[in-house]
This record gives sequence, C-alpha cells and structure tokens, in this order.
Amino acid sequence: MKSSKAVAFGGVLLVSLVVAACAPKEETVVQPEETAAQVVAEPVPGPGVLTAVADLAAATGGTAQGRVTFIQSGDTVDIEAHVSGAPAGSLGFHLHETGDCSAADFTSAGGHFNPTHAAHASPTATEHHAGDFGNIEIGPDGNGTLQLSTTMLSVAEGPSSVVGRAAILHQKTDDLNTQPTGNAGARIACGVVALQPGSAPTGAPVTPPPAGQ
Ligand SMILES: [Cu+2]
Repeated sequence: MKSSKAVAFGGVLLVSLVVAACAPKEETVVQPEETAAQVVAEPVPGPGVLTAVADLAAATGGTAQGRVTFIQSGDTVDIEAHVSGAPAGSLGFHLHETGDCSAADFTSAGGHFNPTHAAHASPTATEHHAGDFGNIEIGPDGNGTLQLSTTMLSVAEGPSSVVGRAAILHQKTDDLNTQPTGNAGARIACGVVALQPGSAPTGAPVTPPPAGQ
C-alpha cells in the first residue's frame, strides 16, 4: 500500500510539472495577439451630448471668475454662465471670435464672434452678433448667472461653433446699441471655450443657422 501510494503521488507530481512547464509557453504566444486586437478595436460611437465649457479667469488685479457651459440639443445651444467675484451691476458678456486670453487686457480674443456679419444688438433682437449674450446681472455679493438659448451657434464643428472661441465678461454695461462693441468697457474676465471630454466627437451633424440671422 505504502509503495503504490508513493508511486501514484510521484505520477501526479510528474503530470503537474509537465502541465506547469507547458502553461507559460502557451500564454506567451496568445497574450500579444489579444493585446494587439484590443488596441485596434474601434471606439463605440454613442449618442453623446455635445458640451463645451469655458472657465473664466480674471484680468491681472481682478477677481472676476466663472464658468460658461454650452450644451447643444438638435440645432439649439443652451448657454449657462455662472460668475463670481465681479463688481455689482449689469455687465456686458459676449462670445469673442478668437480663443486667446493671453493678452493682459484680453484684446487677443478679438471682436465679438459674428459669422453672419450682423450688427451688434441685444440677443433678443431679430438680428445680432451670434456672440451677443447681452448683460449678466451681478448682485452685491459679486455673483451672477445668465441663461439663454440660441440657434445661431453650435458646439459641433462648423462655421458657427463656439469651440476655440473666447467668452468675455466686461467692466461696464453693454448698451446693446453702440457699434460694434456695445461700449461695454474693459474686459475683466476671459475663458477659452473647449469641447468637454466625453462629449460626442467633432464631426457630429452640424445644423447651419437659419438664413437671415
Ligand atoms: Cu465683449
């Protein structure tokens, strides 16, 4: 009994050693092929919402900051801005054409974004710059919010896209009349609009603004 058990154990041990010796060999052959297949795999396209964001930073010596969110649904873009640390009052707020806040006075952002070559006006006027957002009402606590919707802009890639442009808060009230700036004074906060990570990729369908706007 004793000797047959020892033989049987020896046999099991031998089989185990053979299996152990073979196993790593198979793994090293299979693993690189699996990794390569994962890298090549196409990302799954989803119905993601197109969202872009601009974080507003203050000009030198200023304290105004905030965040502007652009969300595209169909051919409408909903814009929501939250500002803090700003002087109380009604302050001009626009989308400017160049996403460059590098100059100390933010003049690097250029003029109002105006792809349809319209006159400057209120965002509720029949014709106005696509980047005319009117004024944000800033309370005594320095906070203010603005919500508006437009079909003149897109988050998707295209001639009216907000991505790569600059949101700018001004020191004074936009009179919604003076050409082409609204006489809103100095630029006190600026933020470049960037496509939000996880948002649908650029190249999504673009709906051009209706003619005449
Ligand atoms: Cu402006």
